[in-house]
Amino acid sequence: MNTEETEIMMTRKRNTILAGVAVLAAAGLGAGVAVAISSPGQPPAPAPAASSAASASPGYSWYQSMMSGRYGSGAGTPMMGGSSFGSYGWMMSQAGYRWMTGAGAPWPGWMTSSLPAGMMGTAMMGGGTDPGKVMGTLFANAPGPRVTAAQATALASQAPAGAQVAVAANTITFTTTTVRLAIVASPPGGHDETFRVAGLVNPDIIVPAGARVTIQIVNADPDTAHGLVVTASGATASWMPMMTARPAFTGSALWFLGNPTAAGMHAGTIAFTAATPGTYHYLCAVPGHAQKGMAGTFTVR
Ligand SMILES: [Cu+2]
Repeated sequence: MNTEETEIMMTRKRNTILAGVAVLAAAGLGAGVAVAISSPGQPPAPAPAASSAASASPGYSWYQSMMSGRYGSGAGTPMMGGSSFGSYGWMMSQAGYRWMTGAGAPWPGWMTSSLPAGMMGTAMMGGGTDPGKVMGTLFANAPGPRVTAAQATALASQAPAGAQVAVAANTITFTTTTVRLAIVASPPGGHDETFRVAGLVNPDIIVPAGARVTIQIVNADPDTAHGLVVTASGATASWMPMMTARPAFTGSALWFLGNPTAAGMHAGTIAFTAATPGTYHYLCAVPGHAQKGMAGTFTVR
């Protein structure tokens, strides 16, 4: 293979990796947008002023510009090596956007069951690329609510209203039927790939059965995407919770948020009813993060 051919091959490989990430990432955007539209409650008090909820339209506009900025106008480029995913041109269409983002569902339908074979395949696994860093960069300018760094710091240390915070036991216990809290991903001054809640690192969170739970999630990591999913036990062992972790309750997933920018830190909100008693986990779904310890226990009793 001559140099030119090698360059072409390397470019193709890189594009394939990025395309795989982008599809996964687009789903995360959809989840965020859907949450913003459907969230019935207010953010946890005292919620910082955030920009208004993104509508589906700005989401699509942003998606289009992000994708064209990344991949140019290469209509017809095979995606993920699988013909079933059609072409780049189709991905850019409203139909492609809706398919990838679940058409406004709380999360993309394909993310809650088995993923189509080859959708991510080796794209996310190989090449030595850190998916969290790639996703964080791609989604840094995504629409949606933001908070300032100072607000994120305050949220990370603030004790939730009505909760009992036990520092030694590393637990936060709610006895109220309305549960509001903020969870900050990888804030400054702590270890990477951890959650901060009421000043605690990855605390056990305990809520009564039937509680209406509203969680504001902030990505305070300067260079890596993070998200939060409340899921059944066991998923923390997975390298790729996006593929293996199902939300335990309707609405209990925000797959990830992009990197902060000068506009602030991304702050998404999820709301769900903790209907069934049991022991669950909250974890970051970005590949590798839950395995590195970005997870905690979520108990409904
Ligand atoms: Cu993470």
